[in-house]
Amino acid sequence: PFLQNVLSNDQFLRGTVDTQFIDENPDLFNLRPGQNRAQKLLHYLGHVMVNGPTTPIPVKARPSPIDPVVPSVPLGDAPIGFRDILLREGPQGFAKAVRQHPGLLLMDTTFRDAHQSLLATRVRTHDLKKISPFVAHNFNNLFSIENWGGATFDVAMRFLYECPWQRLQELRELIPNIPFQMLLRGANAVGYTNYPDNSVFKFCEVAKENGMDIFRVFDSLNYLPNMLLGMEAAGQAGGVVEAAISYTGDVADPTRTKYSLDYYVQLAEELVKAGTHILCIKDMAGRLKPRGWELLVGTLRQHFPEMPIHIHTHDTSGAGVASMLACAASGADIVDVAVDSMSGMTSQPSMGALVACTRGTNQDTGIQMEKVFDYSEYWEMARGLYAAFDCTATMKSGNADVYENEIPGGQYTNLHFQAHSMGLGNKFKEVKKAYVEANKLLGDLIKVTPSSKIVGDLAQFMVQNNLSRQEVEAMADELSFPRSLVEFLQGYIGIPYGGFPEPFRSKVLKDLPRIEGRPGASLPPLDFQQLEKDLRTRHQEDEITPEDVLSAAMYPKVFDEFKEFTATFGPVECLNTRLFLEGPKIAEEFEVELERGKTLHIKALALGDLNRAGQREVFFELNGQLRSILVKDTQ
Ligand code: 3PY
Ligand code: ZN
Repeated sequence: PFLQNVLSNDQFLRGTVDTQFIDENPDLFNLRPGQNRAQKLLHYLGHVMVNGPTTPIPVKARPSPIDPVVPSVPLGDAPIGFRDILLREGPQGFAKAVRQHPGLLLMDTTFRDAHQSLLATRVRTHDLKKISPFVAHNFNNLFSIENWGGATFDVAMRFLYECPWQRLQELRELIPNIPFQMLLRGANAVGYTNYPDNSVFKFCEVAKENGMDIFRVFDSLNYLPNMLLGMEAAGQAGGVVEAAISYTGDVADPTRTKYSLDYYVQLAEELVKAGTHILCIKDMAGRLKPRGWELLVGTLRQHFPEMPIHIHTHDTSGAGVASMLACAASGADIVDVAVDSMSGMTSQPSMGALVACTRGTNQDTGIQMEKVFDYSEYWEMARGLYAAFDCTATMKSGNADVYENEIPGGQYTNLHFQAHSMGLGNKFKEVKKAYVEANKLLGDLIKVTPSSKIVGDLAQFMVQNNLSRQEVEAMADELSFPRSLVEFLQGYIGIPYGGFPEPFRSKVLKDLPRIEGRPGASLPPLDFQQLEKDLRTRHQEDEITPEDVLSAAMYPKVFDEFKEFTATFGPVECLNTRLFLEGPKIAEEFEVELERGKTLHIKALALGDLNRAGQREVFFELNGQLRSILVKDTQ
């Protein structure tokens, strides 16, 4: 290995070696035996050819055989965008420029929420990177691109075996001119539970250093202390703070009194007072209708004339475009859209529709329709690669029943999928009804990750055990509830508006401990140095980055498994999506770019017979040389 290290050292290859060479290159002594990246990738490909995909496949559908075509991009730098204003003026100047901008601004969710809602968050960095230069060159007047946070962090490591930080770094390099936006679950950061405060602060600091610009901060109960913590963390990191009020109820319905117009205005007052740069209404279920939006956005606009207002919705009911037009007309500065072929249903409303419907009005977005067509065509083809994760395998349309059940977009798809994959497609309606009952039982909650999961878990529990709301309430002290519900009642994620449901809470908890106030405040700070040391020992690596430490802080087990996976199978993120999912066909020749200027030429030659040890030999040609890999057949 020493010789290998020397022979692959750039300085050595340039011939500029002097007596300091060894002292200046401690990496030469990194003598851990092991295979190189190419061998590991062959091992991966062989494994997939013999045993099938390494990531769970919800639907038996093959990736489309058509490779997405990337529209051409002009030579030279991408034109100036809003990020240039942000870098020049800082968050406050940026917010001012946004507010003063004459037309309607768009955030494109295609890189995050759209595929979280439609494709189980499975879109890989490979396919995001390919279209990024086109986006930088043609969509420079977007307000932002949402490309990080929410479920993407977890799924990248857990199912795609790629580093979420590397995704951020690579996209940043390709799109220097458009602000990047992430979804930060307040004190839950990018996870499902509250983290110690110092983890949230460090997370934002490193995210900003890696190129994140705008932090949409929400709390799943709109619990102000949690929101303030996330806002402070994002602000201290130097990011643009976009405090998001999660929306439920119906401000236009006089019978839904818990979350009234007044509730939203008062919460907005607190967030503005706390220094948010932008105010967001996050309608995660797509629950608001145009009339409700007019009322809500119109009122907020009057109260906060200087504040940029940003609207997020999901198109589950089918009224998304109408709703966003109503928002724009009522004074919203920015609305969220996804490119046409990744829009609609539980995703965001269509970019093309919004661009076309505002054309020539004073809300004109300034985006060229032809470019939207090209962008959409790319995604239509790229989407085909993810057929095994596409919700349209079972879901054929949106559904206006979301006005009744208030299920957030991503969760709506998940619950639909779960019901169908268990052969209980006809139970979905029952699950949705139970969701409504579970929500009432819990006192009508704001429902978004993770509070939505608590309501969903209770709903599924009710359906599985054939229990009505009245029965659950009556037997609350005897039933063995899902853990998520018990922890919620203990106060693990904060305090819901209007308090916990009683006597239900006391009946369930009995003498279990209860957390008073903000959960993070009672968690001991995370010892980052110790964690880093532990990771180095566990993964026998010198190369544990500050980013790795944060991945482990958020998802300890998932991170360990991810590192073990890549130690065996190498940088699988370099493979195209078809190869990643099903490996090559026999006789297929392809290239894998490990890094700029370092490309492997591979040909799959043959698959051997099963030997006595239950293995198969897989033959490849790698850069013209014959290689074979032994793979255990687990089929
Ligand atoms: C998330 O938290 O991932 C969401 O998308 C909430 O809407
Ligand atoms: Zn959303």
